[in-house]
Amino acid sequence: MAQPLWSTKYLSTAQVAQALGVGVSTVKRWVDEGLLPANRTPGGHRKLLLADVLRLLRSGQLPGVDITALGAADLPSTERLRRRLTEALERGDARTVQRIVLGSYRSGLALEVLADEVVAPAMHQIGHDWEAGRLDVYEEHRGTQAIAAALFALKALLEKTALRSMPVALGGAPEGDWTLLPSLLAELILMDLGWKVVNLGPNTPLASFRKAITEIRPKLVWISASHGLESPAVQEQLLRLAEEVEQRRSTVIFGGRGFVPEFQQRLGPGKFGRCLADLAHLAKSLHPLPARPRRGRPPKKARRRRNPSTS
Ligand code: B12
Repeated sequence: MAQPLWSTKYLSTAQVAQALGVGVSTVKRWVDEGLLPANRTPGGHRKLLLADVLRLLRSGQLPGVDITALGAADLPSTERLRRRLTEALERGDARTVQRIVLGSYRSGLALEVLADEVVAPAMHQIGHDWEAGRLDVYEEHRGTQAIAAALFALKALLEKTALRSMPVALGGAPEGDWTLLPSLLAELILMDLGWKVVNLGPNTPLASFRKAITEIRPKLVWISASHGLESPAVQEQLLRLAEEVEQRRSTVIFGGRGFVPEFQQRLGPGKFGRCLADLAHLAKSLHPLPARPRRGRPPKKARRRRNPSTS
């Protein structure tokens, strides 16, 4: 069987042209104009990183694209991915966990779908199995380490293809909440959508959130809580923080099962997300990805927006 193209990481302009349904000269021009970053081989040929092409595809700006030519045809359903991931997490099979995460991304699965429909339900299942006594706590911890390692590997991949001149997003979990995954997933989703991300991670005191927001001045702030935030005093402080963020003309979004329904109501509409797709939706509305390339010359704006990494 032919190897999927994504396993090679780099694509030729001819492969990209075939997959996108455009001429080779158009792809070359997009590269030369900086719309699609590329490297050059010693022989002067342009080589494109699959992740960059997939970013354009995931943005939904390229109708009629033959994604199968990029080797993504064999992407299993999220249901099957979830089952495979759960089994690998429960066995502590970190290599398979990494293969599932990186393979899903390279196959074009949107990261918010990976988060909401694959990773979160797999972790929920692990939580249930632990509660039911089917798993020991060490198995839950080992699974958390395995998925965190895979997500950090994905982060390293995303860093290589980060866009330039990005708006800043900042977030994390409040003090007393040690959960790592929701904010790590939020970070990856935002990076993939072209944001520069400052993830403060778990257990961040609200005073430090406030200081970071003042100093870094992000355009978007997310706060994730996984463990019940029932304390009225903490809720008050969070509401005040939300007000302060808005006074700075930034946008704030809360999410996670730790935010009790009364708090969600007090937040008001649009400030609570049930899933990370809500965060992605908000991020896209605040900072749309570069416009869909036209056939022929890309708009001047796009040329200024990205610097080609061509040598
Ligand atoms: C792994 C885990 C831990 C690990 C975390 C390790 C780590 N460093 O990350 C450890 C061992 C630390 C842990 C400890 C505890 N845990 Co725990 N844990 C879990 C478990 C199994 C998975 C959590 C996870 O990572 N999920 C994956 C994420 C991606 O999914 P998610 O949290 O559901 O997030 C989704 C949405 O909520 C939303 N979302 C989340 N954040 C955000 C943010 C924004 C902006 C938006 C828009 C959306 C959004 O989108 C996400 C993706 O769909 C859950 C089980 C479960 N059902 O979730 C229990 C769970 C969260 N833990 C629970 C409990 C009770 C505890 C402990 C109190 C246990 C104890 N007695 O000590 C402690 C508390 C520790 C603390 N204060 O932090 C309960 C929480 C109940 C509650 N609502 O309060 C759960 C639900 C298990 C259960 N069924 O009882 N836990």
